[in-house]
Amino acid sequence: MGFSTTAIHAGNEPDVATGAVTVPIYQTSTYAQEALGKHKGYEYARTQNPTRAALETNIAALEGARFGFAFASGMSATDAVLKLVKAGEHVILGDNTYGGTFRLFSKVLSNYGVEFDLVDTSDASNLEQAFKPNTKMVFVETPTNPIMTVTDLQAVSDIAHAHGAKVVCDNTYMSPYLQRPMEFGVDIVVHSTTKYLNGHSDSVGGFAALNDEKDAEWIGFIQNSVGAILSPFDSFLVLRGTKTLAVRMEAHDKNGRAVANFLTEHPKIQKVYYPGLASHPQHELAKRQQKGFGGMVAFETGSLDNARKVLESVKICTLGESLGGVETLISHPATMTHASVPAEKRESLGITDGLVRISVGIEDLEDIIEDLDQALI
Ligand code: P1T
Repeated sequence: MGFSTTAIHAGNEPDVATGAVTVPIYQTSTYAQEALGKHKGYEYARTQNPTRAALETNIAALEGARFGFAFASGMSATDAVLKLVKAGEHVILGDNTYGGTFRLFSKVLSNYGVEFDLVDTSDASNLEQAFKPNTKMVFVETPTNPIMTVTDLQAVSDIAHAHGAKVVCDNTYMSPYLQRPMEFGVDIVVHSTTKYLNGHSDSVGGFAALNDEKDAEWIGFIQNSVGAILSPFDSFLVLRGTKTLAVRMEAHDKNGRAVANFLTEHPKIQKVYYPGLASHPQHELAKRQQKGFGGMVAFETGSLDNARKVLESVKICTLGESLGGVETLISHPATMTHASVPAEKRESLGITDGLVRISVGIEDLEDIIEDLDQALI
């Protein structure tokens, strides 16, 4: 079955009670039981909810996974997956991730005995020496937020598996339409559904997709025990969002490529980070591993003042955190999404005070370019 057919039909069975074509929002906290222990498979809505179950079936299918779990945010999905790691065990973390992911490791998980090391996984040969006898997981984003570094998922999976470690890929930047990490050996895919999967900047959510039955049992157990579940209404919104994922991603990809080319040629811009550019160090890998390059672009303006001028002069692009919605969002990683990364680490990665990030939306391309052009004078 093709991607869009799966996106529109997986999990979206007509409602058994009424025939409703769209999965209803089952806004209930509990379910009536006929007798003690006799019920329809639904007991309490933290544990099971039909709207959430439909979304879980849907996104798992899009990622090519057997199991899927929807969470209250991308961070709670990542946190649940990290509960596969115990105190005294070690994780290799890509050195550039969303700032909140770094903060979860450095400020939270480290308090519970989870060890981690940062590694530039864009060069898979860096990985081998980072393994320790207690390494249980390799956690990467590709492309990374915001520097757009690409990691070879097949190479990383092969190395990690040879060391008995699992590979987790945060696929938020690409969505399953542009990249399916499990096809390259990745064990677990996480998402912030807040971004492309929902696509309309009106819901916060997260997802974990995986194939291993034992790990899925544990993540389901964590989902129920901790309770960071996605609400029925948010599940409905994301389920609606994924139906148009393919057409939205095609439009983001087309506009993203054009904006990256425009910025590359602009005299005020010193550097553009976008894997679709032939000058990107992992351009060939991105072409192999991804179905497109997407709508995320970062660029170097040279100083905080220059960045501020662009960020405060745009009229159609909206200054704000987040990404992946239909509207173009523009942001300043150093003070916004990556403020929790130490300044020296930010500098070494290229997250300078002059770096600006754009989540290119699906407005008319000429309007986005015209807006950036007038802001860059
Ligand atoms: O915001 P939340 O739904 O909890 O998702 C966290 C998250 C996880 N992974 C990646 C790659 C992300 O980009 C994010 C959230 N990112 C932003 C809010 C941002 O503006 O980059």
